[in-house]
Amino acid sequence: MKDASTNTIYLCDYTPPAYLVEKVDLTFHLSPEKTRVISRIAFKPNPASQSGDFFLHGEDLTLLRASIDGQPVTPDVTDQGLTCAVPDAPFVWEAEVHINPAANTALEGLYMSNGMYCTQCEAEGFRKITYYPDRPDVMAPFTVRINGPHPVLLSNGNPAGAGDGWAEWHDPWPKPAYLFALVAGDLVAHPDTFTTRSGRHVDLNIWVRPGDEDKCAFGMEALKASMTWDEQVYGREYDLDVFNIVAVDDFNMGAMENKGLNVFNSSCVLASPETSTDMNFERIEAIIAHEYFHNWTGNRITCRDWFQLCLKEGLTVFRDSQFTADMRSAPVKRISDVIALRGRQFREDNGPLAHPVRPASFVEINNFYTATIYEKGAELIGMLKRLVGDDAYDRALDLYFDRHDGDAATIEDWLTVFQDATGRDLTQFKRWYEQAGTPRLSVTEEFADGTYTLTFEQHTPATPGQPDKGPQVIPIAVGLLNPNGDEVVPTTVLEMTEAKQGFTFDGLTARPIPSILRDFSAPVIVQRDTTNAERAFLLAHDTDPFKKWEAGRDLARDVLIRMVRDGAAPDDGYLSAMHAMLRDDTADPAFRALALGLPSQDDIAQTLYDTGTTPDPQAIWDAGQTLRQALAQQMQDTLPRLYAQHQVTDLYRPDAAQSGNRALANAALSLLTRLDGGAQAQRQYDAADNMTQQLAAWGCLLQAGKGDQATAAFYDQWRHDRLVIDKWFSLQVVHADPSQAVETCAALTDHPDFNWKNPNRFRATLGALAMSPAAFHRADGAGYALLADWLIRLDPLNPQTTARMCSAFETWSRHDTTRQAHARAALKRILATQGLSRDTTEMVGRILG
Ligand code: 0A1
Ligand code: ZN
Repeated sequence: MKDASTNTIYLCDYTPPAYLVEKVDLTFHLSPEKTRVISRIAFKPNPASQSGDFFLHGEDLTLLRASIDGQPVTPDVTDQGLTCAVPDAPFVWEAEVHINPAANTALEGLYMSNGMYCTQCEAEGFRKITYYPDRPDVMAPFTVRINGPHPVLLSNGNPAGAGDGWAEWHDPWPKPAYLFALVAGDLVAHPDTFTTRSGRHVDLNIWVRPGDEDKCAFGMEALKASMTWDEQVYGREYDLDVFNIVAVDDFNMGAMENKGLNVFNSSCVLASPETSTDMNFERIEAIIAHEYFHNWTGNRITCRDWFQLCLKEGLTVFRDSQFTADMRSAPVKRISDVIALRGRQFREDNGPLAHPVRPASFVEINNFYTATIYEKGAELIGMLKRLVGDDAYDRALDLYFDRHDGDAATIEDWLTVFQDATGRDLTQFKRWYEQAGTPRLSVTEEFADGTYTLTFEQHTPATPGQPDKGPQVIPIAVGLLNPNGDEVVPTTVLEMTEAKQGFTFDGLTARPIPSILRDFSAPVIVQRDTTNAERAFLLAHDTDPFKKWEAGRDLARDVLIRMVRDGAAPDDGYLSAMHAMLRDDTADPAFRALALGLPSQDDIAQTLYDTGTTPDPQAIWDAGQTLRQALAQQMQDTLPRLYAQHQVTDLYRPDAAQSGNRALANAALSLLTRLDGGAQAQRQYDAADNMTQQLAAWGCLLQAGKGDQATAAFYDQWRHDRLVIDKWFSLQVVHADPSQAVETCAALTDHPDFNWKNPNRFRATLGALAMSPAAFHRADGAGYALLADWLIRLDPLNPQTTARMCSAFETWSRHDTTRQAHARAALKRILATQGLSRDTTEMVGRILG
């Protein structure tokens, strides 16, 4: 168990490892409570190191014996690892330890899930398997022998032999220990093959529990598409004879890119039309791609230390976004990514958990798998690409792969590659990696004698530990429209480098309407005085799909703010602009479905807070309901037609076209339910033959307060399917009236199927409460108290999942004093818990500030 006393680790303290590893041989004798692990590790002194101290990480291990070059030794062992006197020359270390996978509820190291053995070693889990220099800059080839009575015994690399009760694996590619994996159990394969462009034959398998075989086909297609795409777009080929994916039910995150043996949370790989929604399919495709792409960006080139996490994660998210854009609709993907970025990363940047894309310090690295590292990290790559251009980006990436293959690299290495490939000085750009916070970009404009000037001023608010920020390089993609709606200046990237900077456009016959930050060209907040008439104009005429969507979003935000703050009625201009947008049959249905969505309740709360009003979560929820009701009434003649027109009658396919039609029809159904009391939703529920339709209909019924019958029917139909039952838990909380959601959630925790030790079920139930602002931030503090109760209970078993879920509290200080007092009390209660983990202690400490 990690204790809370461990100190902060600093990037500036990095020193190279004292010893390097030439090769690793591991032998496992599997047994639930006493697995024996024998390690034989060839070490050599690192000429680049100043210190000769030999230290191996190790936690929760029972050391049985150790030897150096065959001679028994007695190391000094602590609860963090061991030290030992060693020769100043290459030597072979051998050790034997016992570990207890059955008692490992933290799901880090070697653990058990439904009788199957599974590992999770990122970031620092390998030290719970054996003594080792568990740091990413120590890379070595591994040979692994697994002894156990299980039909399937898997590890990284290529198969090197198997017999009754044993299997051997050899991974020729040097890798850090965090990419080690072992899986053993009674699993069945969904097999396939792939031939790489240079002719390598690769056996592909998705391994699942018996009964899940019919949910693998989609994942396999996504894997093959990813392999082809990485060859075609990045010139990257797969490098082993096998690629295995395993689905596991108990997993703290989405999936893990272990070399040649990706381990997936079963919710992120298993899919069938009957049990998965269109959104599930798209997410699964993206995660399969993400993990596969890590083979080059993460595995072949890894990170020198955990401060460089964005080196692999930002780049790999960027690559998986490109993949999804190519496979589906690029504008829809971009808009969805921006919604997610603003919802999670901007929120993080605005609160007590703000940190740079490359942090300078941490206490527990597991707390830094954040939206900032991943999603903002990806935005930085997008900005680089926009600044240097597509061809230069391709050249820089080729150089990166050539120069750093086999390395544990840094952000400096990454930026140097771009500098060398393009001749561009990236000193200022590096600030994006070092400064936390979302820059505010204010805009003023002038027009005289045919010349239009846009003047931008940038300012990044203070974040924890960073009071002052320097100006950043901001690529601002701008287009200009004339008052008739024609584009007079096509998209142009303005490169802002100063705190305040003006850009002029000549030869214009009339004052133009600017379209600023097209395609969301930088992760900034644009602040500009504008009118709703201009927003409606851009919604109708902008040629940039992101800006067109954004115009509708800005309109809705403005309307909602005035409703909450001033008690205004729903704005007619907004209602008719939306109605016109919805009836435009030339527009992509998926785009229209997105455009019909309202800004999140969190977005409205933050906007109110930024403009000096204390947000009331219940009032924000009420305003959203009123506005949706007004939209439904405004569109009452259109909705039935729209709903009918976008019904999909072909055989179910989770592709972009069908998903877009279902998204629009279901958006229409949600509004229609406000008019017909749920009659159409009930018909759809009864007729549904796929989960997208069934879940959408049930959600509408729940919202209308007519869901009881469907709730019971849904449970009876799906009680045997754990992933669908996660949805059953989640949706009841998400769609409960905020005044009742805490009670609904609490009642569900008493349900016999509420297995709180399973992270998916815990997140489905308690995470759903945390995602419902009016319920979670209920004025009497009941939402905070319920979550705190459960986090306190979960922490001793699973610190990682507990700590991650603490971020539900990150906006606590923007509320009124009553809510603040309740939230503070809940957080202090968590912090006061005896033996609280290092993970949760760090998170709650940072949130309290
Ligand atoms: N590297 C994985 C995510 C991951 C990170 C940490 C984990 O355990 C603490 C597990 C998975 C990815 O980016 O997909
Ligand atoms: Zn990743």
